[in-house]
Amino acid sequence: MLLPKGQYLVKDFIDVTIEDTNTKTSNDLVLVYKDKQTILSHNQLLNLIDTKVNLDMHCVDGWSVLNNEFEGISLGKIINIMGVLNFEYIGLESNGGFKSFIYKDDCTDSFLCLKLNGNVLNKPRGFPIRFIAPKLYAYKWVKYLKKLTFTDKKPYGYWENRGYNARARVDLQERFEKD
Ligand SMILES: Nc1nc2c(c(=O)[nH]1)N[C@H]1C(S)=C(S)[C@@H](COP(=O)(O)O)O[C@H]1N2
Ligand SMILES: [Mo]
Repeated sequence: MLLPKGQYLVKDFIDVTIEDTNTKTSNDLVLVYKDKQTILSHNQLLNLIDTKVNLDMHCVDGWSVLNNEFEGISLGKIINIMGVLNFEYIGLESNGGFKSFIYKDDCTDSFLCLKLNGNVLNKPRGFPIRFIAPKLYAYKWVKYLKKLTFTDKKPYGYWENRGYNARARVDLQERFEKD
């Protein structure tokens, strides 16, 4: 078993959630591109699943949890549904207001996770939807995903605004902005 540089193995996910998750809202996902807004229900999303992959998750603080099966909807499919043509970034926002973003270059293997190890995502892991960017540190894997925005303007990111790397590629150890 090979861990990326600077990472150590943990047996299970360590819950990292900085925002309040008790606010009750719908499980809908809001997609925004320019002046267009599309809303998809959780049932609609479950019917769009096209991706199933075993992945390792690496927290930028150093812990890694290996080989869990994530299932969901490829970003390519979402882009088709939305008719997205041009964008530089995807802004990610959770139900409770946690924010991150990814660069267009990092979106080819990204997806919206709805199931983990064969079951609908549970609350601690981010039900109803968790964003997954396989090659990026876990602060890009936004739980409780509520809103996704395709944009040319660099979005706000909670950790990115606190010195963490805007790109966050694990293989390049992009942990902090100077890396
Ligand atoms: N909504 C939300 N998503 C989040 C976070 C968060 O605080 N809020 N923390 C991130 C960080 S820093 C990590 S390491 C992982 C932890 O995932 P886990 O709680 O499933 O172990 O979630 C990421 N996604
Ligand atoms: Mo993290």
